[in-house]
Amino acid sequence: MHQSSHTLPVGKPSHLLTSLYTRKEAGQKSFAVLLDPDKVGQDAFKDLLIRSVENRVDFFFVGGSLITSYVTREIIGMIRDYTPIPVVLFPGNSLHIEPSADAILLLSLISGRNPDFLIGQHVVAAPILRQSGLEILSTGYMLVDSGTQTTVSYISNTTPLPHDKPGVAACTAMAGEMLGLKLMYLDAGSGARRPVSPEMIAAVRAAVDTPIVVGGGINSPEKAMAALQAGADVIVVGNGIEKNPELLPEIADVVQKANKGVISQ
Ligand code: 1GP
Repeated sequence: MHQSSHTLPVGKPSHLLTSLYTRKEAGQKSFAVLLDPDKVGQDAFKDLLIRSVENRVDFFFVGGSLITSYVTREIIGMIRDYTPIPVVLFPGNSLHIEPSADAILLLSLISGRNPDFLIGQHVVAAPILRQSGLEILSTGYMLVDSGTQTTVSYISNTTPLPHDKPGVAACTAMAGEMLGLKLMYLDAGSGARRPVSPEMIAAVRAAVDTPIVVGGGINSPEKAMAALQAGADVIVVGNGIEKNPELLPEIADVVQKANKGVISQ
């Protein structure tokens, strides 16, 4: 459960990060549902929250590259009212910091060469983050080409990693880990036509010891299964569930089967 922690000092224990590493060591997979504050509608949202608890969703990721309204706090409030599921901010920029969440993915966009998203936004955000009480999850964020330009690639003004170059992704992740990043996030972009390939996930898995988060275009149980089998520790699903709420239990089922060893990696 979320604890009111806005006044806690810098040395706050890293609960979620520790849990992600423990789960990774144990071969346990996690399921994160991405909530885009711009797309959340009231009634359907309450229903989604209740179903997320029933289906043992592990995390809510809240964010997007473009957020056009002040609803993030309200959304987190509703999550608190209906679920005990941890809330992780997935920010598009330093304007998207909301201290009522549990943690924030502090994304360094290591697939790109735009200094603003590698370190610039972080400098602006650092003093606010330090006061926020949010757990900081330092993340090597890798955008992967999905066939069409995604919002995040356009907004960040960066070129994504080529879809068919797992070796480049592996070296990028390796460098990110050497720089001290604690998680790697392979993202084909929201609504991507093709998700990150199993070959690329496997190459990154072989290259680093950090937990690996994979998202973008996972809109079927088969794609979820492929990502988990290739070595993803956390799969993130947003668009697919917005379009088809029945996908939530289907993906949850795949994650639970993987965790029971029904699906081998
Ligand atoms: C995008 O990884 C997330 O940044 C999730 O993507 O909305 O396509 O599931 P989808």
